[in-house]
Amino acid sequence: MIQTIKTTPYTDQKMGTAGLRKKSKVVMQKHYIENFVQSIFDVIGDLKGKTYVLGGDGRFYNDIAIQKIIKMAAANGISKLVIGQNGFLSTPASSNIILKNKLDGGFVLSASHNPGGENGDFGIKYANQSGGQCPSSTSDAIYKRTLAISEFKICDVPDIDLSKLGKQTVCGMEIEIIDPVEDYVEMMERIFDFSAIKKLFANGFTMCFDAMNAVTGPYAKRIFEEILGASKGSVVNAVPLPDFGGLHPDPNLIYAKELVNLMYSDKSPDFGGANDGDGDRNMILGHKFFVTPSDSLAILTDNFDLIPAYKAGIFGVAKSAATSTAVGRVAKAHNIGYYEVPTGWKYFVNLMDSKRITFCGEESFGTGSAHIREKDGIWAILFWLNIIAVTGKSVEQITREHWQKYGRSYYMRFDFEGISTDVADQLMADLEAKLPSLNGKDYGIYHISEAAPFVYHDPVDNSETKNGLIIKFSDGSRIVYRLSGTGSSGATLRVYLEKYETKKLNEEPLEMLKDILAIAMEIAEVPSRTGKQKADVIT
Ligand code: VG1
Ligand code: CO
Repeated sequence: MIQTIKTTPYTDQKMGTAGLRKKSKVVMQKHYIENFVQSIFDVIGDLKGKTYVLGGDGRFYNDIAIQKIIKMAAANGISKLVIGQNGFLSTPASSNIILKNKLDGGFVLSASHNPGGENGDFGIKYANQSGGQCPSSTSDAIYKRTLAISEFKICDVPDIDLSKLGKQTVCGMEIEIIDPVEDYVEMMERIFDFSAIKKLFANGFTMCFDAMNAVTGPYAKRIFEEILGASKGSVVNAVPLPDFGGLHPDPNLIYAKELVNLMYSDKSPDFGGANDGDGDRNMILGHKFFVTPSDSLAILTDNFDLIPAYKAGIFGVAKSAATSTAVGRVAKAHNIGYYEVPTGWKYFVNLMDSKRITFCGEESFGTGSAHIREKDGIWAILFWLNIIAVTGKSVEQITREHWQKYGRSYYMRFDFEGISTDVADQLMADLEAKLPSLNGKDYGIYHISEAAPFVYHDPVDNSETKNGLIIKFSDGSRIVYRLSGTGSSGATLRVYLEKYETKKLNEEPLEMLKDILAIAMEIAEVPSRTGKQKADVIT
């Protein structure tokens, strides 16, 4: 039954910020998935006795890829696969399953917040026994293997029925189909004060959660409506669809338009939240109010003692370098550890494993804690609901009081998409070369105090990672430049801007940042090099 099939390598299977991410049409090429998955198996080596979790966000090709992986896992001698019913598992839920059951790792089939469908994107994230995505040393070894692969193993059996819960055997390998929601709900019940949140809803609090037709619909329905008692219909776009119903499941002010319009209307619910395709990102909204992810991380950290699971104390907090420095001020006030890492959740894993941090977050709508090793969209929303339930304050009030206490980091991200890779690489290389000459320079009222590449030394494995270029000003303002590592075509330049204020707390972010934006555009010569006067996406 086991077949060994000859294949030829693809040269584009290098993992980016979060796994392999490609156009669906690319992934649909002959043996594309097979080559990549076999390369992972080859790098792992001895697969006897190993168990992995498998599932995805239900996007186009999820069903086909999952069958291939099951049959290949069996042929390669893996002992067992734990699979979400109908092939569904959110990224945070699968991390939980790895940790809870001490599995050897897992595969999440998702391109996360990228659009889905036949003309959209597909992806695979590979996690190891840490419950988080494998470190760069492993992904580098896997990439090397993809370039040399000449055959893969697969079992020649009919497709497996993934709808029936329970155990079955495929080609000598055990598979267990599980309810994708159950373990996750249990974990959330252990972390948060569900009875306080239940009371909040019982007293008439209203919310809207937009699952964006992606994987979190069933999780959100169960938790917010069925268990916590939010009124029926509080969860919208709740059925995962292969093309996300045409939505781009990226929970931000641009792509989660339906929710944003609702929250900015006079009759909005009290709370609005959204998640991305695979359920690891979150957006938080109040009535006519948006909380930036950087502020959200700072606010959650400041309120750790309101949450049952964190009451006893937290180790520390980390953020990606591109994220605003708001959480740094909170860490200082609470006298806890504070770390700045490169973009990508895998850089938080060692810090969590070594108990250096409890919370972490990224400006890209990612927040999480050491309960798992991925960011967690529903966790962030429950955290906010828990704070609201205990304090009785609104999203806006909580945020404004935070600014009063700590000052406000005005923050925005500008994405220049669809640039040719050569132009983008040259722009970054030239900018990096120019950085030393920028030190000490003045741009109007802004004085550059430091201009350097961001280099991270991992305190646990001593690895060194370079990611992005940072310009710091003497008033605490910052510009961060980096190229995206999750796109499926061309290059995206991300420019992150921040300005710290202690007095002017109620201004328009764009107004506050417009001078720094002009400086950022000028220094990197963005218009002349990319032909773009304006960013394509602003968040
Ligand atoms: C983006 C975000 C980064 C995030 C990554 C994966 O990466 O900026 O913060 O960790 O997506 O998120 P990049 O390299 O395109 O900037 V997900 O929800 O797509 O797994
Ligand atoms: Co995601």
